[in-house]
Amino acid sequence: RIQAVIFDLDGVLVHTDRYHYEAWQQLADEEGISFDVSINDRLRGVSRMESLDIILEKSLRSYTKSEKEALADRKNGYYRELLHQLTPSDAADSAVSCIDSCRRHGVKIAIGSSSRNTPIILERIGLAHAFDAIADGNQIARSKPDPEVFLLAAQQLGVDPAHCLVVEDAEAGLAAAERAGMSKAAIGAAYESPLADFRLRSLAELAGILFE
Ligand code: B16
Ligand code: MG
Repeated sequence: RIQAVIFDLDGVLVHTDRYHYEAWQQLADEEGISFDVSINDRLRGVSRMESLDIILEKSLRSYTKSEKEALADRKNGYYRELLHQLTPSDAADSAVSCIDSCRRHGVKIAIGSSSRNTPIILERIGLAHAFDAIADGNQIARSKPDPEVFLLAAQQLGVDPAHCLVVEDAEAGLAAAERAGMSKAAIGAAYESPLADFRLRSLAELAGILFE
């Protein structure tokens, strides 16, 4: 039986994935590097520096470590600027009702995100105090597809990984959940993934998996 749900953040509870895309696009344009939606999909769930390495695969020149750090900081600056627009109405459709129904049924809830911006995003969408545990990019050494962030969330919750369900929009995130030994629900960009145990068109469909 599922005792806890671990939600990915970007692309699941809030559509900051659009802002990541916009910020990387701006950086790529400034650097004259080609970038598109299919490259962007490979960045889902992947850390900031690893995302930059994927983008730089298309670069005609090479960058030193300190140049790369400057590029990553620049992108994060553009991204943080976009985050200012976020308000509680930007939480994904059904996110709040889905969280409430987990609570009512005694199912624990956590965040498992690669993002170092998790605290500010949760604050802006009004969900900073909604979760029993928050595991994010500030607390881990290896990002998805490594299982570290999800195992940390389960540990904080005190729930066996086998009783956790992860909700993800990223292939890398589903792979991480698989390696953590957790059940996997795919939504959004990961909807068609072969790694999914369940497919959700919206968070509203989660209740059907958990409480029936
Ligand atoms: P930051 P998630 C991930 O969040 C994003 O999907 C990924 O695109 C981003 O590069 C990563 O966070 C790091 O984010 O630059 O804010 O630290 O989907 O795991 O919630
Ligand atoms: Mg995501």
